[in-house]
Amino acid sequence: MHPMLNIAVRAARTAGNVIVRAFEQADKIEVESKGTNDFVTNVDIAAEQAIVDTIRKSYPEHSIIGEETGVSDGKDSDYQWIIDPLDGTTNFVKGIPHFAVSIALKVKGKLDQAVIYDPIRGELFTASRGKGAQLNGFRIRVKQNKELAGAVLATGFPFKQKQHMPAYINMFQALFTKTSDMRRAGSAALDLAYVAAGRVDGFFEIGLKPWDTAAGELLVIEAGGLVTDFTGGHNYVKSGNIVATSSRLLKEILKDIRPHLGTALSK
Ligand code: 2AM
Ligand code: CA
Ligand code: CA
Ligand code: CA
Repeated sequence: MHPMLNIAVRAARTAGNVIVRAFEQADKIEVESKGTNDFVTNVDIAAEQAIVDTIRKSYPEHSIIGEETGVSDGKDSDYQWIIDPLDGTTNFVKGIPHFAVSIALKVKGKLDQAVIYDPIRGELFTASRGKGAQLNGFRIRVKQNKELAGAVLATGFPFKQKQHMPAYINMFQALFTKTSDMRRAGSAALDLAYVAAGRVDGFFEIGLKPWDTAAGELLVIEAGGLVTDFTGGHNYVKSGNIVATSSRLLKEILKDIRPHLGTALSK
């Protein structure tokens, strides 16, 4: 295993322990609001601290971006860590055991290492650039479906940007009528990991942040899939409007998304 992936795994497991311990004593979870429908808990922050501490110990000169601490330094490094200490906070707060730790490393702007860890199931998804993607050490691959018939797609609702609800509903309807079913499980990181593992055939969501998608993006690509914005381009890093699936299904999914893009919601 790449030494930096090894550190990422150690950090993810440490954070996972913090999260599971807290999940089992729900009365100690302190929920705070960051804005409408946006929550953070003392556990998100403790988990992020544990990850940052682990990375810093080995790589004090690297730069780190975390959801809860923002850019935690102004260092101009070739190495940039992008972390979401707890993806699926709403599930965590409600006692739904479906959430993950997400850690990605970019080297000179390119995704290089990725970990998504589901601490409840003990599932560790990893990827290294050019080396494929693994679940608990076993190779995983994106399902190479040719058509939407029979497919199950994961998605997320635009909880924060409710102005996008009409466009989203239209996309949802267009896709839902053609697929077997949809899943809204509440963790974008796990949705992407599940695409990589072939558990779902694709995933789309509006307005995600870099820490929601960085690790999952490398996992999907290394598992033989594609990640694009809503027009097939690379703008998702900015817009957070993301599709992840096999190359064949991508064309089909974009066909049903494109007609519903407009001025409010574009690529
Ligand atoms: P989070 O739990 O780390 O915040 C679910 O649609 C995905 O969107 C999750 O990955 C979740 O990440 C993210 N998300 C960001 N802001 C959210 C919010 N206010 N409510 C629910 N999910 C949010
Ligand atoms: Ca959050
Ligand atoms: Ca997140
Ligand atoms: Ca989070």
